[in-house]
Amino acid sequence: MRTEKIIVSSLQEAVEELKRTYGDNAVVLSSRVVKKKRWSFLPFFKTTLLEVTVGIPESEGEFKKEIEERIRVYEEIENLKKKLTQVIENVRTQGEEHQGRGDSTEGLSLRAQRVMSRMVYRGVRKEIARKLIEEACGYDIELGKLDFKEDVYPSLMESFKKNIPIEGERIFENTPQIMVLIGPTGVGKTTTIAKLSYLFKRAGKRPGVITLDSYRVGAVEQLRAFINIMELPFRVADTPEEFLKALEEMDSRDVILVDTAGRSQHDRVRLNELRLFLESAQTHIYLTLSANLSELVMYEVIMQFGMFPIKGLIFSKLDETSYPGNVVNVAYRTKLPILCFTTGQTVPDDIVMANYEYLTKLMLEERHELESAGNSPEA
Ligand SMILES: Nc1nc2c(ncn2[C@@H]2O[C@H](COP(=O)(O)OP(=O)(O)OP(=O)(O)O)[C@@H](O)[C@H]2O)c(=O)[nH]1
Ligand SMILES: [Mg+2]
Repeated sequence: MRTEKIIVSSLQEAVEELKRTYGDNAVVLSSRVVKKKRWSFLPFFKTTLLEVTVGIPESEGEFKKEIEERIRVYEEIENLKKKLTQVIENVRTQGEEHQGRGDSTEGLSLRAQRVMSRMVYRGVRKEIARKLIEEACGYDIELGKLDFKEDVYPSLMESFKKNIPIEGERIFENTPQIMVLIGPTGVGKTTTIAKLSYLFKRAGKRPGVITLDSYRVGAVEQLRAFINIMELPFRVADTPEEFLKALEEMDSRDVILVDTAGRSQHDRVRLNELRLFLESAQTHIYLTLSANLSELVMYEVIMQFGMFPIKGLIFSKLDETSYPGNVVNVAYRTKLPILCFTTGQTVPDDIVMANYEYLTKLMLEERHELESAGNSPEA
């Protein structure tokens, strides 16, 4: 597919122009607002126009192939959405039960009951806490109750291993070539990109960073500063073509981390705009969720960002919540693997690649005891 740029005053005009000039198969790839002088005798009078990038298929066959591939991705996405709608429905109805008085600790040993209360106190839903604990337990004939198979900690960790997928440090071995962080505004994507770049470098990989966020003043400079300190290559891309070019330039890097501008999950226009970038290359997309969001909002975000094939989750700002049980609920229900947690503003220190030890401690221990389970870059 070849691309061309046209300047128009509205998207509607672009679509009409496209049909007229190139026929039915041409598509709008991206658009951006530009300021242009309209009358040369009024040099300071600029008007706002749209620069639209259009894709024109070279041949009928290529167009068909592209459409088929898009349909396949959309079908995959539709399936995830269906699954999530069901999950949201369940959470809503179970939310009411959750407040109810039903004795969900029935048949559990005293210590299992204590652990369950602790998990529920930290925000794990009763029914999920019960399932996780049941899987960590066996029937104790003497007690006549379900009790942990071994000590509490290893038993619970085994249950997490069975029920909550984690990617964590495995990413340093099976490194994807292009890793993109998407998510709502201000959740910590840019900061996390800087932290991850450091960890990739420390693991002996050669990372590079591209940002697609040139909208927000200071966003580029903030990231550039981090990346420069680490002496890593850094590019800014404003259009899908510039993105492809930057990817080509960084072809020799082991991993390319791509930062994107935050988007509200309700802003379909900007989400679609991002899709134009990400559909142009084979990317591994990670959704960043702030751990202090409510569980339902997390599902809503996953659902709306579900227009992208999400590979895994990053939970940021764990330091800002006292109820990390949300993280367990969401990972348990969606089965999307957790890549990492971020635990503060400091780059590169405040990040923990997800691991079962940390997850278990998150449920069982006090906040200050968690440090030992992390993988602080200083460790
Ligand atoms: N407490 C805490 N703050 C964090 C964490 N990660 C990032 N922040 C802060 O959150 C704010 C936003 O971080 P950014 O990395 O700019 O977030 P972003 O998702 O890139 O934001 P946009 O690009 O505007 O969507 C900054 O003040 C960060 O220092 C974290 O793990 N804990
Ligand atoms: Mg950012």
